[in-house]
Amino acid sequence: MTTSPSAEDAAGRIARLREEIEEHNHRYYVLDEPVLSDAEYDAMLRELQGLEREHPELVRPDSPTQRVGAAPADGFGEVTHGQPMLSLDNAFDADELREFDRRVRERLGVASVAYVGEPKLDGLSLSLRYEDGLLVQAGTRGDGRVGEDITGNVRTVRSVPLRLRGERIPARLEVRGEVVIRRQDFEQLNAGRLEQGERPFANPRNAAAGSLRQLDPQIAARRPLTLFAFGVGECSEPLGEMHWQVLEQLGAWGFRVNREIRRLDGLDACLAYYNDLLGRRDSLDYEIDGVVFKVDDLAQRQTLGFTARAPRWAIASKLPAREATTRVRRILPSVGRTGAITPVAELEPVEVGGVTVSRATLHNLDELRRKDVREGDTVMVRRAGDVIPEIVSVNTEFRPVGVESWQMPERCPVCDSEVIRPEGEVDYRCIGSLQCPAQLKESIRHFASRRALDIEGLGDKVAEQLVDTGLVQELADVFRLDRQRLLGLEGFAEVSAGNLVAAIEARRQVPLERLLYGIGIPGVGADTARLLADQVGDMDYIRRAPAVLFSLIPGVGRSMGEEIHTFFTDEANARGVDRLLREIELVSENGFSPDYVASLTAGEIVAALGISGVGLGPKRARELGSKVTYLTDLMGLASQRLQAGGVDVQGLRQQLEERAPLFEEVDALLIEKCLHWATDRGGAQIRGGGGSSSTLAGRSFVLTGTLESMTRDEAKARIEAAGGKVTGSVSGKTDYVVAGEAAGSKRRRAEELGVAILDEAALLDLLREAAG
Ligand code: 9MJ
Repeated sequence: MTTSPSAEDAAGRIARLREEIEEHNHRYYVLDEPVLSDAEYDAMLRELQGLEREHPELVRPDSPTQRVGAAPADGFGEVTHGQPMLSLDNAFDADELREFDRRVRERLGVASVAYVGEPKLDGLSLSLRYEDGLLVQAGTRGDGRVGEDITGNVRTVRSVPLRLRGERIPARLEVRGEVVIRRQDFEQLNAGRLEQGERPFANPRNAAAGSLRQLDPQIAARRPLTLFAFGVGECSEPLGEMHWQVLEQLGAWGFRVNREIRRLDGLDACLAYYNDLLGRRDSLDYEIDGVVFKVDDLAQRQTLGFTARAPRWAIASKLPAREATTRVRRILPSVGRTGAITPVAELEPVEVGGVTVSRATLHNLDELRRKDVREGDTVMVRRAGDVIPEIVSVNTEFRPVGVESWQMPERCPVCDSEVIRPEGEVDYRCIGSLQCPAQLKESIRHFASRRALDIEGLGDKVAEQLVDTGLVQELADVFRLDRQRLLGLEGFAEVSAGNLVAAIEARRQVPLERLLYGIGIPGVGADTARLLADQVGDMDYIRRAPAVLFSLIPGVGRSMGEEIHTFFTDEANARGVDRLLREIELVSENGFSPDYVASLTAGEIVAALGISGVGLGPKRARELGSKVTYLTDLMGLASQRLQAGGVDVQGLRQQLEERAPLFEEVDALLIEKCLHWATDRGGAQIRGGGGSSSTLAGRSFVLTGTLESMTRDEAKARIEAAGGKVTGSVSGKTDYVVAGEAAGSKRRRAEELGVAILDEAALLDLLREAAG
């Protein structure tokens, strides 16, 4: 039994865990130098959560557990900034920057000024209030004087110190900074949303600002937000003579300060810095919309003072806009690989940030309606990074009279199939599947793409020709192409036709993960395909596996599991896959990985199936998982034992009950998996979800209550025949208590001790496994 540590021990352990976790947060989220694995970090956080649950009096607002997201609010309160949050005047070209420098020098009466140059991040500006080093409030800029109180959301941002590190901590301090989502994080965030069938965010700025404006901090907690500190507002003590020193001090207190920030001596250095950043704009990790120049000397700043809205000591040099105004010629429905119909605006060509843009995506019908884009409209288009340009807004002043809003066609513009909107989805879809030439073309292109089969020479144009000429009517047809047929296509000669045929032949042997990605299961990207290949590994089994199997794979989850299952049970898909499999040979299959599933503990399964917030961290889950064979057994585990491990028993029981039917399905699956290995894989050593061995050798059983299909003596004989032993009383050494009808005190004793309880069916399964 775990003994509960005394409050004194707990306080010490809690303090050490907090320090270690925050140290890790700082290394990971501020310094970009992680040292711990995710699992180690998670284990520490879980341990801390457990201890704090046992000792609620020891919970502090700066504990890392307090980041995870407080309860939703009804609305935001107000914060009054100690010092106003200023906006910046803009310089739109080099001349305006020169003019700014001239004014500054004149007012100061000096020949040259030292500046600090900072990338101007495009996110949401915040002010964080610290009292004696503790974060007490965080607010948006608002009107500069009063903003919205978003403390609950900001606490979830890991790069925001909940308590300042180091020394010289002032009694009162306002830190100013910008919250952004970094480019890489943004791409991951959107990829995840797409996989979950959610609408992607238009750009990192909207995603960051939107996340912090959510009333439910749990949402912000899941978004990869980063704070870059760039200055201070009110401060009870002076922090130095130069802005540069202030930034260094912020770094020492544990804030992330942009590494691109430079001290610049005079105007020429500023211009060079601007050009350098402009040239590297796309390779920066975050979106910037300008470069800020600030007078470094704080005494000089005092002399310069403010205009009505902005300081005279700083200016934002804007980078060339990534937005431009143009007109929508037409709106066309574009049919994608999965049949989703996207309205696309055909534009009068316009230059945006150095690239000519003539099409912009409107994402979906809801988005189009929200922005109310119509043909003939004057619109603002935006291009950010490498993504497809999009329409930001419409200037309705210039709307031609009598233009109706755009309608989604009722039939596919390409194949004339019906267009439907599946329940709960944002996209309308053509139901034509691969009968629809548009979907077929996109599918072939995807099938041949680099991360799928990687067929060189089979790109957009060739895919289009193959479909238009009828040479390819399904994916399997790609493998039936020969030189003669290709020669009949425009642009193909002996050599190019021979090359393409050779490239296709070379791919007749294909790794499972590439095939799984290539066949285009909705929502299954290359990473998911790899997980499926690694963790399940057998195409036959993937095709007939119940959806719930996929849920057991971390990173796949339930809704995607459903999608995969639906895809393979669709008759047309099944036939297409059959024909494809006849053409190819799957290589390097690792078999239906018994090691993987056997390594899953019941606790991990619980985590995979979405039981959350009950304190079942990996370490605890492993421990728990070793106590039970089947998920439903979790219900029987003793409360005391769970509580001692920091598990919220009520919460766990409730969630288990809600998911009872699902768990029964999983339990059935565990049995099926065992049978599958036993029959298909030559009877490998099989362990259930709880890690129990398939053979009963050395396992001790206690029988209690009345069994239906056999007497207790028969059961005893069968267990012993399988290598187990049967004893009369339940102890910590007992592996299983078999509880029949009207089981009484022994069952209760098993519950108290956390011994796995089997019903008759589970016993029969175990015996069958052992016999297999
Ligand atoms: C941004 N957005 O990155 C300021 N900013 O300074 C930086 N904004 C600023 N400085 C004074 N780096 C007012 C705003």
